[in-house]
Amino acid sequence: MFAIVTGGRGQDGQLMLKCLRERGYSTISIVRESSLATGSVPTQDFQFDAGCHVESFVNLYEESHVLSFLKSVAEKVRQIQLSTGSSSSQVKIYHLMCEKQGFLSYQDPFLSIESSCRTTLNLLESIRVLREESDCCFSLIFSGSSEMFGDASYSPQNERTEFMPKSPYAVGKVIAHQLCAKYREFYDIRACTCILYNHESNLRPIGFVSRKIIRAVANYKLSGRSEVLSLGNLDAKRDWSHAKDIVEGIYLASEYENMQDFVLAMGEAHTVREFVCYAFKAIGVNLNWKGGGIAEVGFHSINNDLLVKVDKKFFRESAEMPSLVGDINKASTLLGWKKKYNFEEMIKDLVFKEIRLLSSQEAEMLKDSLCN
Ligand code: G4F
Repeated sequence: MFAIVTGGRGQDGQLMLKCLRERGYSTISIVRESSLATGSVPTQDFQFDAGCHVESFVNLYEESHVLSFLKSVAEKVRQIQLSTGSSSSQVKIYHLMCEKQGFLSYQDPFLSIESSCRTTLNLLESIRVLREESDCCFSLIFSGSSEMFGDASYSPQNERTEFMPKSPYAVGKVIAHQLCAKYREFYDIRACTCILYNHESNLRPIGFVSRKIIRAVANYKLSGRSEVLSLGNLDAKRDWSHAKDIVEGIYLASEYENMQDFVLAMGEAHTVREFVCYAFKAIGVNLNWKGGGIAEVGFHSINNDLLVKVDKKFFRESAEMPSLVGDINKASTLLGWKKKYNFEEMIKDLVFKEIRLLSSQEAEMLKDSLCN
């Protein structure tokens, strides 16, 4: 079993690779040239043996590079088939990379759109060309975003809801999604989109509100000192899931015989304020809220430590997305997708993992300072 994961260093890429390796896949992780680890190999030189995991750079923006890369993968799969007598000639491509998400995409709209559209089209075209030339069967699973629904006039959104993207990032996702659907219908290529709502893990960069909150709570637990957590709009609502559950859903979608698009979400929206409350609750702290709007603050209900405040600089004003909720009926029914974490369990898991992460970093730093 063979798989290629683009965006292999991102949250979803790392979790997808883990999920695939646990299932015995040989994987190629495609990363940016700048994030190649020492020991990574040039694309043409990799050994794609059964059970191997390699990291490589492929210029996904260049059609000829993508085609020659997939050609070499098909050839290697053929060699493995010949030498092992294996009948598996399927290669799944999980296209999870993206640049400049959400409202940040206004800073570089070309890059944001190209990173979805051009790369997806290059992959689809290469798959189409190679279908005529080799026995290798490629499938493409593209990661879409709830932001494709943008200004949707009703919730929950499902696979048939009209798209109303609000940013170049979301426009790019819509186009790439439609390309997958068209190639599936017109050429009968195995391609689909998983439309992902917010999904979180300890691999998220600190710029995301989830990681910012859990980092602050873990720091507070470990140090006992209150460093006030400054946030933007506490009333903003998101449909948050655990990223591990979402990756499991993407895997199930890729296994589904008759490829189709799926919405993957928790199916309920919560405010940023609720997220903060559950995160502090995980370490046994209840919050009392005072004031409102920009003056709202959250205190420790027992010792009165000031723990949360609002800062205007974190507001997005007109760039804020409305509250969206995913309808996961199709994924639950057709894929039998079941989530392990509800909202509170997800936050607990993230907080406890963050505490372990920070403790091990502290232990490492202490060890280093004792050695020096
Ligand atoms: O964590 P966020 O920055 O994620 P956002 O913008 O929803 O984007 C993520 O999810 C999308 C899926 O729907 C993806 F398409 C996208 O690629 C990405 O994965 O912000 C979540 C909410 C926002 O409403 C924001 O206004 O939290 C609110 N918020 C409140 N205070 C804050 C803060 N966001 C951040 N980043 N920092 C704050 O201090």
